[in-house]
Order: sequence, then structure tokens, then C-alpha cells
Amino acid sequence: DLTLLKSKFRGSMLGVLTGDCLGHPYEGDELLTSGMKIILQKYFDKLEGPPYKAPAMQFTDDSVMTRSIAQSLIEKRQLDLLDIAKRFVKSYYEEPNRGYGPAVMTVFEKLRANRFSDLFTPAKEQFNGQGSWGNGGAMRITPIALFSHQNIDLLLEMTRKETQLTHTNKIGVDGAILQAIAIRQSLLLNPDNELDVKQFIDDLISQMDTIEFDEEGLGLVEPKPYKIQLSLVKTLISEGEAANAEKVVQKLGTSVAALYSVPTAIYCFLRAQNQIEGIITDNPFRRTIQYAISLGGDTDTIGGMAGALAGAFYGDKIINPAILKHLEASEEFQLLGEKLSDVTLSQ
Ligand code: 8NA
Ligand code: MG
Ligand code: MG
Ligand code: MG
Repeated sequence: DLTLLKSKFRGSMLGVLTGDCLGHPYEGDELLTSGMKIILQKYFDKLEGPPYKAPAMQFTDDSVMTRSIAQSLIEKRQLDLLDIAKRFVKSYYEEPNRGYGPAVMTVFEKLRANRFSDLFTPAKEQFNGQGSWGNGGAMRITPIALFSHQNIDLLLEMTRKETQLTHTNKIGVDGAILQAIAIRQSLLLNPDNELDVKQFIDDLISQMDTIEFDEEGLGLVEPKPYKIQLSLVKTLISEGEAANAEKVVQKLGTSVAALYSVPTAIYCFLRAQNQIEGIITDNPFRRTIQYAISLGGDTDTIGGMAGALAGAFYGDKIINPAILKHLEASEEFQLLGEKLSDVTLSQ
């Protein structure tokens, strides 16, 4: 169903933007108190209510970098790392105050200094050669997941290469891969059928089992950190409403580390398939993002990643247009999703 698929492309792009814009004011906060959760509920109600005049909610680095990748794929019709790197750097220098991660700016400075003659060394040099394990790779991966959804090997290869422009630590790369696979799964499911949450997690676990392999081939029994986090997601889901926010945050985390934010975003999307106490809405897209923000921490990024999953599953028809009107660049993101679907489907 092409109409549905196109709607899912737009929905996923808008999901990133919505989570980013709405989550950004709460970024870095602790788990929201019950008072704060009521204010959040009223705030979402107001956004959905009769139109009112307010300055548009601003997006941050998450959306800027997502936009750069989408624009590049639309224009080049393939992964062009030089073009993406140039777009990252150009957008950063045009608007350096979009809330970038504190260390990633060094990568942009070095890329500019070497005039893009060496695309990968700057990222490799981060953190004394360890590379970044931040969630910056995962937060921007949506356009790549959409573009390559028909071919899982291509998806893995594109995700790995693109992420390594800024994040070379295996945890950072695998976090982007997990988010990309989860977006693909959401995209391929029919939203008219009830989502089989357990199956969704099991499919992710079996993929990560191969991805988190023993790279050196030493035959060591390696810990597979994402697999472990995903099994926690599964346990928490099976606990239903008994898994309160404190427990979710304690088990899954809400930090800028990919390992403690990508599984959290997946959990938010899956948990929001059902009603959640204190979140009063019949709209599961809104519920996903509102719940993600209520957990505190890296709210814009977890909200954006969870939003990308919800948008890829339901399509953009689920998103209340009144909310979109309050977001900076929502028309642009809708159009990027549209154009990206055209390019992808004409391949
Ligand atoms: P990054 O590469 O700068 O990583 C983010 C942070 O993670 C770093 O600044 C370090 O503190 C830490 N980190 C990552 N790798 C290592 C390592 N190997 N050793 C020690 N510390 C490490 O940038 P990014 O693009 O991954 O970051 C994305 C996040 O930054 C998103 O949340 C985005 O919205 C933005 N941001 C987040 C906050 C926040 O407080 N949550 C604030 C501003 C900006
Ligand atoms: Mg941000
Ligand atoms: Mg439907
Ligand atoms: Mg963030």
C-alpha cells in the first residue's frame, strides 16, 4: 500500500521533529515530578486545543542533522558521505547554538580544518581514540532507515558508515543500528493490526545478537550490551503498568549515552501501545512522546527517537495537525518525508 508507506515516511520524519521540539525544553531534567507531569499534560492539551498564538517550538541538533541526511539522500539518491559531512558542518557553523553534544563540535571543527580531505579521522580521535558512544548517531538515523528499508544489508552498511562520520565507538554505532532496525520494523508493520510487542522485541534481540558479535574473532564470550538492555525492555513490558517510571529510568536510563537511551525510546513506543497512567489521550503518537518526555533526562532525543518509531508505524495521519502548527519547520519535515519516499520508491 503505497499511500500508507508514504504516510509512514512523513510520519517518521515528523516524529523526530515533534519529539525534539516538545522535548527540548525539558532536556536534562530529572524524572518529572507528579506536578510537572500535570503541567506537561496540560501543555499537550493546549497544543492540541483551539489555535493560539505562540512562538514556534524550536528544534535542536537532532532535527538539524536528520534534515541534513534527508536532504542529501534526496539530492544524491545514494549515500554520499562527503556531501553529508559538508551539510553537517555547514549547518553547525550557520547555527552553532542548536544544542549540539559538547564533544561532537570538535569533529566539525576538524572536518572544516582538513577541508573534508579525511572524513573519518576526526571522529576516530574523539575521547582519546575511543570514539563517542553518545546517542548522536541514533538520533539522526531516520532518513537512512527509511531509504534503505527494502534491503537490511544496505541498511546496516549505510548506518554504520554514516554514523562513523561522528561516532566510532561500537556502542555509538550499534545504537544507531538498533534504532534503524527498529524504525524499519515499525515501517513494515500494518498499523491496522494490533502490534505484537513481544515479537517486535524478539526480532530486535535476534538481530542484535548477530550485530554485537565478537569482532576480533577471539571466541570470547562477549557481553552483548544492547541485547541485555532489550531483554530488560521485554521484562518491563511484560510487567505492564507495574513498571513505574522510577523503575523504567533506573533499568533503561535516559542519558545521552546511546546504550541508555535507544532501548528507552523503543520501550516508550511499545509501552504507549496501551494507556499509561497520568497521560490522558487516545492518541498513541502523542502518548509515546509525552511519556518519553515525562521520564526526564535526554528528553528531546529520546522523544525524537520514540516519535520516529511511532510515526513510522502509524503514519502521519495519526499526528494532530494542531501540534504540528506549533513546531518550527513541520511543513519542511513533512515535505522531506514525502520526497524521501519518492526517491526511495523509484529506486
Ligand atoms: P557527543 O559525541 O558529544 O556525545 C555526547 C556526550 O557523551 C559527550 O559530550 C560526553 O559527555 C559523553 N561521551 C560520549 N562518548 C564518550 C566516551 N567515549 N567517553 C566519555 N564520555 C563520552 O555528542 P552526540 O551527538 O552523541 O550527543 C547527542 C546529544 O547531545 C543529544 O542529546 C543532543 O540533543 C545533544 N545534547 C544533549 C544534552 C543533554 O543534556 N541531554 C544537552 C545538550 C545537547
Ligand atoms: Mg538535541
Ligand atoms: Mg489505521
Ligand atoms: Mg538531546
